[in-house]
Amino acid sequence: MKPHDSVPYSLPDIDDAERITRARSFQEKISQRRTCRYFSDAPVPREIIEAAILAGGSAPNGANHQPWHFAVVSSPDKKKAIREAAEEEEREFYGADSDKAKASEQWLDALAPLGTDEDKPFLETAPWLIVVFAQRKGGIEEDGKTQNYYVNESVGIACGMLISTLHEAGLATLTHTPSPMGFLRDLCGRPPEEKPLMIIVAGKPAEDATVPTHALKKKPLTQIASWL
Ligand code: IYR
Repeated sequence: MKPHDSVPYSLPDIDDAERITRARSFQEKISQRRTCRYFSDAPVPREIIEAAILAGGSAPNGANHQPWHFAVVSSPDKKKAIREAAEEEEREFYGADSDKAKASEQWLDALAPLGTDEDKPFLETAPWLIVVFAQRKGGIEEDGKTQNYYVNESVGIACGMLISTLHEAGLATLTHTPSPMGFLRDLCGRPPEEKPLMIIVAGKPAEDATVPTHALKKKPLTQIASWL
């Protein structure tokens, strides 16, 4: 390896039995996460959102450029504006106002077991919307020019860690991806080199919240892994 500045790195010295216990315990917890579409309007402390964003911001990423920005929306007016713009796109996607949906029949068929449609009340009900932006350029200094690398991969991992933290904190989440979502850049006042990637909706689940049974079907290990 070429010479570079470095500091020591170590992890707690536990035995393998303890490692297995911890891995299984975390797996059990994180496997309880569900995508929730019914939120309570009960307030949620900002500290939880801050901790989750800091967890996401520690994700592995290309050249440590940390190519992400999280625009956190809680103002009722801003949430309303996001809902209205998102629903306008979704009406076209689902073909709500015409007989020609933008989405293919195949895509709509795939979504049928989830019961999604153009109504997105959760964008106003939930206390927090975290609008995630991917920075195509900027580097660690965010100069708007330096090339970033593996941007989608990096921001995707960050979102996973952020969502895991919110789940650990006992909050429900929903990754919402209105399509197209360029309007989020304007609504959040972000620069042109940033691409909106998703909205992470966070809050307490509504008392009568449900999840589609389809979402409970998880592929077994034998299907999702091969050992070479
Ligand atoms: N953006 C739409 C459609 C949608 C697409 C996929 I793939 C999903 O897993 C869920 C929804 C919507 O939010 O309704």
